[in-house]
Amino acid sequence: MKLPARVMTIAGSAAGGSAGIQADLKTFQELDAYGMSVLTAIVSKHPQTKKNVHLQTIEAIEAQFATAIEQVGVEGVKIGMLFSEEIIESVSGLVKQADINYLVVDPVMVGKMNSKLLEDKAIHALKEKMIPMATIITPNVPEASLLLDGRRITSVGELKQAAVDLYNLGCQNVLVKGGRLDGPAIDVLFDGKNMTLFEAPRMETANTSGAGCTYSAAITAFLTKGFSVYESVKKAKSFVTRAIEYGFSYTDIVGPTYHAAERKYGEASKIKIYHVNQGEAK
Ligand code: PXL
Repeated sequence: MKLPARVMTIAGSAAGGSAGIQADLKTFQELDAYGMSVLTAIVSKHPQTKKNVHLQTIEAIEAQFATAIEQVGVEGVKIGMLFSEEIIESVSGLVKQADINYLVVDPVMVGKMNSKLLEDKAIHALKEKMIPMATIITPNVPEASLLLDGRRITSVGELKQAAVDLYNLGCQNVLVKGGRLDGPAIDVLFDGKNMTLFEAPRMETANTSGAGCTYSAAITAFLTKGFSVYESVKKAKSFVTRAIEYGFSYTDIVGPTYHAAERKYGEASKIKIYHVNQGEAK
C-alpha cells in the first residue's frame, strides 16, 4: 500500500471547529493526507475574563514538532496562526532545520469574528523569518495590504500588483485572494514569471468561517501529494469553493465551510482560469 502524504499544520485551535487546526485537519482528511498538528495557541473567549488567546509555551510547541517528526516524519507544513514574534522565531527555526519539502504560509492576522491572530509588532518577523522560506504564501486582501505597508487594494489590477510586490519578499509563489473585493472571488497566483487568475462566482452566504484556513490546508495537501503549485491551487480553489457553497450554521453565529462538500457533491464546475500575458503582469 502506498502510504498517504504526511502533512502538518502549525496553527491555533479554533474551539468552535470552523477554522484553525480543526479546519486544517478536516481538510487533510478529506484529501487523504495524513494530518499532524502543532498547536501554537487556543482561541476561545472566556465568558467571564474575556481572555480570547491562550498561548502555548515555546517548550510545548517544540515538543509537538519533535514528536511528529520523530514518530511519523513530515513532508509538507502549513503555517497558520503564530501570534507573537517569539513563536515565529521558534517555528521558523524548527522548520528550517527539519527537511520539509513544501511550506505553505497563510499569514493570518485577524479572524472572521475579529480575533487577533498576530500581534502588530510581529508582522516584521513574519516577513523576515517565515515568508522567505515559503513555497507559497496565501494572504487575503487585508493581510496583503498590511504586508505591503498599508497599501490600498481595491481592484483586480491592484491585486495583481500586490502579488508581484509580495513575491519580492522572497517566497517562491504568491496567491493573493480577492474574496473580500466586490464581484466574483478572484485569486491571483504569481511565481515570479507567470501570473494566473482563478475566478469563482460569489456565493450568497455568511458562513465562511475558516475558508482561508481550508484553502491553504488544501494547497498543502495537494503539493505534498505531488501536484504542481498551479495544479494544487486549482484543485484547492475547487475544494474551498464547494466548501463555501455548502457552508452552514447551527446558530445565528457565522458558521463553518463544509469540508465534505466536494466529496459529496463533486468538483466545482464554474471556476474560470485566466493566464495573464507577461507584459500585463507587471
Ligand atoms: O480564520 C482564521 C483563523 C485561523 N486560526 C485560528 C482562528 C481563526 C479565526 O478565527 O481562530 C485559530
